[in-house]
Amino acid sequence: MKFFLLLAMLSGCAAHPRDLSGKMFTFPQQTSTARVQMTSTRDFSAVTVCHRSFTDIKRDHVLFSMATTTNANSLLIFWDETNKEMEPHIKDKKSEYGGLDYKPNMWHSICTTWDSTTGLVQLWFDSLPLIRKYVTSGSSIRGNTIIILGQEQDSHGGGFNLKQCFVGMMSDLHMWDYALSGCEIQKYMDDLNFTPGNVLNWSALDFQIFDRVLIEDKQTSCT
Ligand SMILES: *[C@@H]1O[C@H](CO)[C@@H](O)[C@H](O)[C@H]1NC(C)=O
Ligand SMILES: [Ca+2]
Repeated sequence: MKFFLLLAMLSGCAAHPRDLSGKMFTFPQQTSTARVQMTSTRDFSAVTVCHRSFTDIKRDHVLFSMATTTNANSLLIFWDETNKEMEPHIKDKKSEYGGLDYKPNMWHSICTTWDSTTGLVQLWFDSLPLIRKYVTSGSSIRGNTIIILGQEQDSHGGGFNLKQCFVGMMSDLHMWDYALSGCEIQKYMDDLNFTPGNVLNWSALDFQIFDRVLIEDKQTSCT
């Protein structure tokens, strides 16, 4: 009995990257606990994160939340329902992208790049490159990062809020420790052969699920 428990604990700790090609995470209910959690110990002097999401929620919600011990919003992608804006936050500094056609009940592909040298952030929304904006420059994102889908961190790995959680489906998460070229992002958007993330790779993802999050086949159209 003890032996099996030990085995279970060991396998729980060990890194088991999983190939999620053709899959999606389903977040089926509003909770302040359900989430997918990943970690990284890299320093990011630049970063790109891409994901696809599908939802019908009509309130603020998180799409991607990365926290360090010093910055709870070290990289946060957040939908602000009041102002109808997609808001990338870098190191607790917010940028705002309005005028998006963020329709419910369809997949949206979103990529965000940031570079600490220029301090510029750029959001790509469904193949559309939006304007490059200054957000923060001069220092990298440093330290142990906790990356979460489904919940928004107000502290390192915690501080979740029911009213900011994500309900719906997410897929094709990739993250790079550099700013991807426009052409590479276009390839991601078109689901063509792009360079997978060197930090988070959907084809070899190391993650932990807490509470009710399902891994399901991504629906494809019938032929
Ligand atoms: C991503 O994962 C796939 C499948 O394991 C692997 O072939 C590929 O080399 C990985 N890419 C990167 C950049 O790590
Ligand atoms: Ca919050």
